[in-house]
Amino acid sequence: MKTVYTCFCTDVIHEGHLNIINNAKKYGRVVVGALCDKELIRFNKFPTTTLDERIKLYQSLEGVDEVVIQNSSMYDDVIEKLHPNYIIHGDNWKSGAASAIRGNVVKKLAEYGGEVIDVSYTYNPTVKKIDAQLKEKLAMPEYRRKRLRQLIEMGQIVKTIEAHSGLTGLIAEKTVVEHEGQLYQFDAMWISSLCDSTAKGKPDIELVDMTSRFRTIDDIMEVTTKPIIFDGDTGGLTEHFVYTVRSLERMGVSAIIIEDKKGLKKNSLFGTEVKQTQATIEEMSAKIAAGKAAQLSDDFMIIARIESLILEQGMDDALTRAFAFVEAGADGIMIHSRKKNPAEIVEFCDKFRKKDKTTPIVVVPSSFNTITEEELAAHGVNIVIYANQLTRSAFPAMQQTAEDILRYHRAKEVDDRLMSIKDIITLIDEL
Ligand code: SPV
Ligand code: MG
Repeated sequence: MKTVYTCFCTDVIHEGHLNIINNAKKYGRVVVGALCDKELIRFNKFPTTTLDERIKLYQSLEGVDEVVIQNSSMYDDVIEKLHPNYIIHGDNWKSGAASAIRGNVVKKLAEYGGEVIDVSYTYNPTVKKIDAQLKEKLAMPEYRRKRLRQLIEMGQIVKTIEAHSGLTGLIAEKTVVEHEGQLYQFDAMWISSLCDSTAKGKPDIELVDMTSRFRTIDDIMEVTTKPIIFDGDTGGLTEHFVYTVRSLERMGVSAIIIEDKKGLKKNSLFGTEVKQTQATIEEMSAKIAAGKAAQLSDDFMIIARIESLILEQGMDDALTRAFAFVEAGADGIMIHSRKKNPAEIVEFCDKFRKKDKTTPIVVVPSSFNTITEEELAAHGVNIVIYANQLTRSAFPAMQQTAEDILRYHRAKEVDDRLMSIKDIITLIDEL
């Protein structure tokens, strides 16, 4: 009896899955793989049921002979263990990023004469509706909010990219690349004060008010499902901060990062070139504690950002503050630097981790951009934020186009570097 294997990554069974099983039955014994939580979460198919519940669901399907757990989205573990004669899948994995998975499966099966069977992908109004409903569910505040903690607990570095609009949100949500046989995508989004302000033509000095910043979050939330980390600047007055915490929680934001500065806030990357005042440990600790006391859910995180290295107050000051802020209730520490060399960030992380093995560390490698995610993770970093690169790449491209249209008195000369009209009008899916 031959073995036919298929992998399910779903909480809900629809006719597409049943079609796969019915086709699989023709070739032999049907084994279904339940993709483990870790891989589902990594690929933004956050489960809304437990692995056990998914296994039971798949076992209950007529025609399924066995259910196993699949631990690798590239299928390596199940192929090695099961040696299936066939792996069956909807033919939608022939294109896009999933084609890397198919390529790996074809190669691995070919080593012992196994084969891939592609069945016509079922995509009708019912399936489309189920897909949309699942996505909507993931976008719900109670699901989205807890996802940052889930990602941190999984132990891999949480890759976060800036978003300041629906469009940049979609880039953060949908960009997937295949590189050397692996798929990569961002895990979370950062609502940068710098980019949110810049997009509105305003300086990054807490001038864009909270109502406007919440509007940005809402635009992004409407078209995405990934968790959101909000750049809360100084957090404002403690009396106001507690309301901000409640609002963000209610919206489904996962975390706010507040920096230990007071008075007129300027962007950290100015460093000591402009006047910036650091809050005392007591002032910042009181704000953190008030925020934690106001918070209603267990999921929401208040992360304390330390500006001591930016303001050249030294490593000891940075570390003293970090331990004090954790003591005050901070759920994580962000350490910032404007040096090109990552040495002081690495030193901070190593010294912090000597005493504190668990509190998440966040870094924003805008200046110290030579260090890799892997190296940061080796020094105990949990979240890496690419805070402004989307804005910084878009602006020069737009400016160049505007200049060239002026220069040539027409748009023909810029056409080669533009997205096609067909692509722009079909970029955003309609319901
Ligand atoms: C932001 O993105 O707004 C930040 C990070 O706060 S930084 O610009 O480096 O200060
Ligand atoms: Mg900021």
